[in-house]
Amino acid sequence: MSKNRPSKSEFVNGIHAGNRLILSKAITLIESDLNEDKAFAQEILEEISLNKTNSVRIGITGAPGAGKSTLIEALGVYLTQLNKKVAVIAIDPTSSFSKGSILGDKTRMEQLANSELAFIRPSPSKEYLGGTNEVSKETILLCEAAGYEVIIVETVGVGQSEIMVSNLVDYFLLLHLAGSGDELQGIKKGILEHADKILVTKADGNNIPLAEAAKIALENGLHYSDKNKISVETISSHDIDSIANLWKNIESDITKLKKSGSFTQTRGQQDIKWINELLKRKLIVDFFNNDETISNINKANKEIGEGKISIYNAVNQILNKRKNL
Ligand SMILES: Nc1nc2c(ncn2[C@@H]2O[C@H](COP(=O)(O)OP(=O)(O)OP(=O)(O)O)[C@@H](O)[C@H]2O)c(=O)[nH]1
Ligand SMILES: [Mg+2]
Repeated sequence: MSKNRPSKSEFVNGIHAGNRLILSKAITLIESDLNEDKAFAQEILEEISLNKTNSVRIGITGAPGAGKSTLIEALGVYLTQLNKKVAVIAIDPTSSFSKGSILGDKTRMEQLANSELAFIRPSPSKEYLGGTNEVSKETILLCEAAGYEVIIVETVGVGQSEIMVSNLVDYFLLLHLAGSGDELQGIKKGILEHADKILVTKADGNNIPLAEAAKIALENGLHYSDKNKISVETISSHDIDSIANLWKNIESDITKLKKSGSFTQTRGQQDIKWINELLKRKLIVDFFNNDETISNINKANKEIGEGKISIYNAVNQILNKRKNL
């Protein structure tokens, strides 16, 4: 770790003061693979006032090209004009291979990126335990501690990342580009369970009739149980009224969630899931970092090769030996 790393109190004070550079460095510590960094990040988190219920956490997902970044730019700029502080955390599944997409997003969110009230953070997607893109709840909590009131988490609607994101946000938007034929077929079933609203994007110019038709098709296609929960709207990120209207609707939905108590309830359930997730991660890391276990695995591997023991028995033996450690 670099010598000129800020001290714990510099981190804590910097985050509370809304210093974006310090916030960024703290997120880097959280995302680090080094145990030393993770431990230091935990020390910082201990000192920070967490869980601000006056924040709104919004997840945005959709297929590549659906218009996520453009919408976030438009919504983000709109919100900063209302004097709200906006943090954008973008999970980029391509970033581990190339930086291209992140650079693309930066230019797409140029106006927002230049705002004093905005913080944009591309998160590298790590292949973590079977390919889930990792965004940490702590990243969101740190942004909130730094005074960000609207936290937007962007993820491309492929893989498991959107399910994970749905466990981190209060409100989940699914962006859908009008196609032809069966609109619902283009949406993965798993995502619908988590969506609060479907937005049919790019509803402007010649595309308006297609977008309106897609909206109706989606409304008709939604299962009865989904209909009570999910609303479908068309949107154009090029139209400020459309964006203002979207925010008005989100705010009104959030108010309803708060009144009914389900806002706090959902956050509580998410905390439990996060505790379980962290426990799992920690147990796995601890398990595989144990020298004796490593040597038992190597020994078992050899014995399996020699036909002395089955894989199933080997696993049981390794686990039993570990229990006795
Ligand atoms: N006409 C119109 N074009 C749009 C709108 N929103 C996005 N676009 C265009 O659609 C293309 C894709 O938009 P992006 O915002 O980059 O889409 P994305 O979902 O972030 O894409 P990935 O980051 O690649 O997953 C760009 O060329 C945008 O200019 C809109 O509301 N109207
Ligand atoms: Mg994008």
